[in-house]
Amino acid sequence: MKTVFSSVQLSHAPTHEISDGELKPAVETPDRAEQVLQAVTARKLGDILAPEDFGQRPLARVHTPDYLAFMEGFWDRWTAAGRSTEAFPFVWPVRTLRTDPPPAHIDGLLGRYSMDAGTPVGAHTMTAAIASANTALTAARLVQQGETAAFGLCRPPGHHAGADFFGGYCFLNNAAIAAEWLRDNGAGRVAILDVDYHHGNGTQSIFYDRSDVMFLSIHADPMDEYPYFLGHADETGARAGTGFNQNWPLPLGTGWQEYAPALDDACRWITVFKPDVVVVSLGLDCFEEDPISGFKFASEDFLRLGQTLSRTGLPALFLMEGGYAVGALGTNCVNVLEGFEAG
Ligand code: FKS
Ligand code: ZN
Repeated sequence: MKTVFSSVQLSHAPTHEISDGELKPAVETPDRAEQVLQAVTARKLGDILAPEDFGQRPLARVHTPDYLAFMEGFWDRWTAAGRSTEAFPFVWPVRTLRTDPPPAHIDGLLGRYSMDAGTPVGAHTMTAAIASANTALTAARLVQQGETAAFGLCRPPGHHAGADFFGGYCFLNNAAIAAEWLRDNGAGRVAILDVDYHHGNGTQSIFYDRSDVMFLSIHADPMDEYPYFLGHADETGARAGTGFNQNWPLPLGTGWQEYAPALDDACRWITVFKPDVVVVSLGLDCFEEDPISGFKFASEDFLRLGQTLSRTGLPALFLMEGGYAVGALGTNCVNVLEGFEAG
């Protein structure tokens, strides 16, 4: 299986995040990608290619023009306002407040275009996010050209980012951008299976009323885990998309035994849907040693995950999302990919 990666993705290097009520060291760090790259090389998964630049068009198929313009111009405005540290939003347009017109003040804009305070924006954040999206797109093209599977070693991740907001360490929704590009380039139907520990609220929202892109997510119950406000089992799609969104919220403490039936169920939905390709939002944070997560996967369970996916018999585009047990991240990630190939 070919891997796509660019070191430009390492230039987003947050130092801190706000979580659990305090300012903590950031967990979504460049060394995550370096560890995975090392494992891909050490285990000879296959060639490693640099992403190509797909330009603005595929990004604008998913994100709004005002959000893209805000992100592109953010650092200049931030420094013009006399700021120099990585930026945190801290006020949001919740119920009764207006999103339109967007405020002129940079702090207002940060809140308008974000969902949480855990996701700092730095000088190189958008550059890295664009490289991450191009990584997803380049891997998508490999599958479109006939590869059985490809791996986009994406970073920063994407699945929490909506059409017009960042959050959850995500800025551009790589899986959504890749899925939409695949639809625009010959795929009639695309399924997105999100196996990150956290619900992919951004991806779900982007495709919620669509029947050509099915979104399926297995994750920690949002009653007890981030992103808290989306990811329940009764979210099954709207309008034309009714029945094309499926969530499997699982309790904290879930291990492979409890996870496997949900995965089998998701694979049955995929088989009935008959997509041309399955985009896998590949989080590795279901791991038992993950520092921010509450599931109990052992490293071997990631092999089983990959094996199970291969039994759909469908081409797969793997795009990396979360996973924070950095020492085991490479092993766990390549386990999924090798499990798929051995399938
Ligand atoms: C809980 C704090 C929650 C935010 C967690 C964000 C998870 C991000 C992710 C992604 F794939 F996007 F990176 N903090 N105590 O893993 O879903
Ligand atoms: Zn996650």
